[in-house]
Amino acid sequence: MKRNNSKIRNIKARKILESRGKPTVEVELTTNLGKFLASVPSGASKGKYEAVALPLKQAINNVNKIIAPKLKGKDVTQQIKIDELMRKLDGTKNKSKLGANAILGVSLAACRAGARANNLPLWKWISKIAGTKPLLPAPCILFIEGGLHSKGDFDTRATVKGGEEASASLTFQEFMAYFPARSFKEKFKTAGNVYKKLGQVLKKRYGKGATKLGMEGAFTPPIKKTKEVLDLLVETGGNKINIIIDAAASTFFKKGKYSLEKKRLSEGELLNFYLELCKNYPIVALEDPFSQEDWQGFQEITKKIGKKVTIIGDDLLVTNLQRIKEAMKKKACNGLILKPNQVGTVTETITAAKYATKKKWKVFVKHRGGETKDDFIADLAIGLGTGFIMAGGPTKPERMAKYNRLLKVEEKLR
Ligand code: 2PG
Ligand code: MG
Repeated sequence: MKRNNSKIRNIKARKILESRGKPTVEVELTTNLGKFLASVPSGASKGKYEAVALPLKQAINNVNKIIAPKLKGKDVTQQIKIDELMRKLDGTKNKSKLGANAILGVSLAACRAGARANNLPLWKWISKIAGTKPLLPAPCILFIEGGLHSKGDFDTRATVKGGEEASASLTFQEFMAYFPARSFKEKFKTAGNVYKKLGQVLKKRYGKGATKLGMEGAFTPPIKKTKEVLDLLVETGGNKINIIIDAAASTFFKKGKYSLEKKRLSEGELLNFYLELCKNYPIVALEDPFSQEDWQGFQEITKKIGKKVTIIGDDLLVTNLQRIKEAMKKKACNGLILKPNQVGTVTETITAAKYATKKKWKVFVKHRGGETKDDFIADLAIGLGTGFIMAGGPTKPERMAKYNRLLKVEEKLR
């Protein structure tokens, strides 16, 4: 490797639009080997403790005026050093000075340039930085969307600051599933067939409008009951289905109670509801079953069914090592959602994943509500060998970009 080829010559940020038509950051990083692009997704049901995404103009300005001059001449193969430098430059705990969206864009682009300088595919480079064993993940495909994700307008009210109520009739945000098979391709194909079948059944039973797609490419039928959705999934998915629910409970926690299917439930009542669901349906994991502040709810459900059902923290953990450690100490969950933009750098994302894996937690790499066609998370899931990826329904270009990347990598590996 020629040293010169790994030097940063230029970094530039610009505005692009994500899948909801909202502005987001794209970073273009230049080395002697070319231009490397990366773009940053954005959340709709954001966790309260996520690293701060600054308004677009400010984030772009911070890349162009503050980060770029400091990083010029630096070596892209030194990912940890680059991320560390940006963290120091920011100096805050939650990246509120430079913006997690500004920092992550540069971090991702640098990682791509680093892979190229080493002449390695991105996933291999990530596994090298992390010291992990690469593995194709199981696709946890999204079939039905409810909660904030099923609202047609996807407006800014969808950002949850803790307590706003979802207007949709179906309370839980996401119904996902994966199917066992030998290869990624076969897992994806099986899920795709079930998705198609589900679409046909929905149309027949609930009318044409029932196959309208939500924010992340899954169906948003006019169903109010969780159990009705689960019955449909079992009916169309067969006995090999493994269901994962993202309740996104912070979105329906209001004034100390959970608003579920027109009822106001206490934490204990919601717990009982989950216990009954898990007893009667092939549910393998529950993401954010309680609100991001409700440590007790998480602790109780983990104690009750954690051995059988993975209890995953998303808003609860926000890919943040301190919160992951706290959750481990409290035995609040045993699964981690891994979203690079919740924390702001590739290095911190890797650290979070490795820590969780070491403690025998399951790790799920996940997209955001507002996505771009950037497929970085596909390589991230392979490189870290997390075993699972959640990238939405098998439709819409910004979701398919991730699945297609996984299909291509697997084909090359064979
Ligand atoms: C979630 C995510 C992604 P958002 O809650 O897991 O589905 O939602 O990106 O909208 O915060
Ligand atoms: Mg979630």
